[in-house]
Amino acid sequence: MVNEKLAEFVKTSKPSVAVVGLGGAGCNITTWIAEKGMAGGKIIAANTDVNHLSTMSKADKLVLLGEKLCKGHGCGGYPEMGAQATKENLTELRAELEGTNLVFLVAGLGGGTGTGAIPVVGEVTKELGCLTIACVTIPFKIEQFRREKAREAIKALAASCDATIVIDNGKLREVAGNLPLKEALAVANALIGAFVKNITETITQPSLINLDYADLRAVMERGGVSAIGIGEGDGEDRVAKAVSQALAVPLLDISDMSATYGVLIHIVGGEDLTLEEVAVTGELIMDKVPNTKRVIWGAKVDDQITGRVRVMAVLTGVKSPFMEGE
Ligand SMILES: Nc1nc2c(ncn2[C@@H]2O[C@H](COP(=O)(O)OP(=O)(O)OP(=O)(O)O)[C@@H](O)[C@H]2O)c(=O)[nH]1
Ligand SMILES: [Mg+2]
Repeated sequence: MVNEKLAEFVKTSKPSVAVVGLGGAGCNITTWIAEKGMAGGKIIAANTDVNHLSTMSKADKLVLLGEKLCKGHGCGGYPEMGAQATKENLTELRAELEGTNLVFLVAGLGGGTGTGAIPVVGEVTKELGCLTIACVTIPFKIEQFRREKAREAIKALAASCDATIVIDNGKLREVAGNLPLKEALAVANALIGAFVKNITETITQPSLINLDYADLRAVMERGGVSAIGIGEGDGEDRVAKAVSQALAVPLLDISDMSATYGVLIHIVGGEDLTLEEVAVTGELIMDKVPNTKRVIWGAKVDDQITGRVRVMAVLTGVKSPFMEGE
């Protein structure tokens, strides 16, 4: 009887997760996630551009934003139009997100739809009490005007989202070996997609080390502007190597690493990944980010990558030259 009650409680207490892709880039990222398959989360793709949206067949729900205002043609780079368009669909979006504990809002900043929509949807998720994590990319340095729009959007997000994970396309391209633009964008999609999928699965599915929703909340709630770093390692000390690499080159420039508020580490390894290996990461992080108030980590086994480990580190509450106007 007690066991039955426990089983029922496990079922009802499982956090519910939604991923909302906004605009062209946001929707492309949700497609990456849907194609890989994500256990434990709902995928919503929303765009003002009906042609692009109609190719998002793998999402659980499609929302055509601002049908009256945009007539299915997109926002042509105007965020005010993106915000206005999204307001047409607030009732529908609220109904989709009601009862959700954790929401990822995903967009490529710099255009009209994603940039305008993301703070508006953030207001809805805030009202609903969801832990809201925005995951956004910012345009290349040569796109100064678009970068300025992105900065304004991130400032607006601070009012509604708990944490905004910012990936600088320029930095990503550097780290990925100066890839051609299209390939660099695909790398960004895979990176954000993998982050969202990994976090969702470690809090909703049994993993080697589970991330608990309350822990995630403790690091991300009012986390502010956050950077992400990635690392890989093999051989002896592979976890240490991967963690060091992830913390060494974040995908958003940070002015002062030691001022970082919280750190979330996620480790993926093959069947040979051991608990002991993962347990050493705590000390390692404290060495690199000494004033951090909170550190949490989760780990999962993926039988596709035997011998190697992959690490993603999220640094919350960072100060970035980008946000200070560069
Ligand atoms: N990561 C990533 N970025 C992209 C992708 N496509 C475009 N971007 C970048 O994201 C920014 C916004 O582009 P879109 O997402 O296409 O714009 P939108 O939100 O649909 O806005 P409008 O088309 O103006 O309505 C641009 O600066 C692009 O360089 C993509 O597939 N992945
Ligand atoms: Mg578009």
